[in-house]
Amino acid sequence: MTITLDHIGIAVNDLPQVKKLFEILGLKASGTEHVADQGVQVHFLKPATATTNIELLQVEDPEGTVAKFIAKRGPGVHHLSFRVETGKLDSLSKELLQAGYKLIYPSPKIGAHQMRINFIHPSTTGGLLIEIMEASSK
Ligand code: CMX
Ligand code: CO
Repeated sequence: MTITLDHIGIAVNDLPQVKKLFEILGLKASGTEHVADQGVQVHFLKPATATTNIELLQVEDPEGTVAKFIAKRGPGVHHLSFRVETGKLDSLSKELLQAGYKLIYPSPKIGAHQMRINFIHPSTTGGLLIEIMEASSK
């Protein structure tokens, strides 16, 4: 199985300020998507060479998980997202569960870019929220 660090999710309060910063650092805005299921608008920023993107999470649902995160912990790094090749997410999920890690959803949901996504609960990872995902098969 190959795994890549696809993106780092950042919960933002002041989107223009953070976006401008990353643009000065040389990243390019590569798309915005409304992800109703997650209560957010996501803004992707791409570095010129590295494969790891920045995903800015702008709250749309004031009752959603990102709004709750900002209220409790303030804006900042929210999750790391690892991507596996299509067809590998279910076996990876099974292996994680067998090893005692807690997944947030009983089965993957569809997130931004039509990816199948799940998360490893921060209570079992030493305090990190980790997203795992794969592209949906056509
Ligand atoms: N990183 C680290 N710890 C986090 C966290 C995060 N992003 N979010 C919550 N926590 C911690 C809380 O601080 C809290 O810790 P303590 O018990 O020590 O206080 C604990 O997890 C429980 O938090 P909570 O506020 O009670 O929140 P919930 O249990 O209701 O929800 C979680 C936590 C992780 C289950 C929820 O945020 C979730 O379902 N996340 C997955 C979905 C998501 O984050 N979507 C947005 C991103 C979408 C995208 O990538 O496109
Ligand atoms: Co993400």
